[in-house]
Amino acid sequence: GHKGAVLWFTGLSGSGKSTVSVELEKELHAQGIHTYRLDGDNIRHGLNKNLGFSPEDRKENIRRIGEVSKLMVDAGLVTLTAFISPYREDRDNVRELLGDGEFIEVFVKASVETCESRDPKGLYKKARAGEIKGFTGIDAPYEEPSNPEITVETDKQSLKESVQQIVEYLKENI
Ligand code: GGZ
Repeated sequence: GHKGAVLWFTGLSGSGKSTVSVELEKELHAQGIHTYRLDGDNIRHGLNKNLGFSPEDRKENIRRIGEVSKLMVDAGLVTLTAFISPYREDRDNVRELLGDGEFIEVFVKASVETCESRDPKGLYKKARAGEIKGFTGIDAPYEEPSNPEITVETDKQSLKESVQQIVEYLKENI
């Protein structure tokens, strides 16, 4: 049997965090693995609805998600989180919170150019027009992971390949 762990997806808006995590979750379910996915829909509209996108609020957003993830890992779930989590320090704090091997950082890598060309919600366009201030990758920073357990390159790999790569990692490590 497996024990709990968190797959911490990090990357730009439009990099594919949600897409990859949703598809991976299907695969894990098919293998009988119990999962829970945390994303903007169930966190930023609930627990964290008092938080915006200032550096301080992003920090607090990630801190709370880290604490919730810890509870879920304690409950034995493979937890998938899909947040930009732009600051290395904030991600490292979550890593510290969890036990050895329980924090699996998944860097969903795609260039700003690629993400901007996808622009599924038209947010890059708004950011370029100055209608959204402090948009990650445009006028707010994204600090790439220095030593992620997994990197998937969504502008080079297919969705299937990215999912398979993570599945293989999990087979060997949890
Ligand atoms: C970045 C923003 C912003 C700003 C709203 N910067 O593509 P999306 O829409 O669905 O993903 C983005 C999401 C980011 O929320 P997170 O909780 O993942 O961010 S963080 O980890 O930095 O706290 C985007 C939308 O919210 N969004 N304003 N200014 N993304």
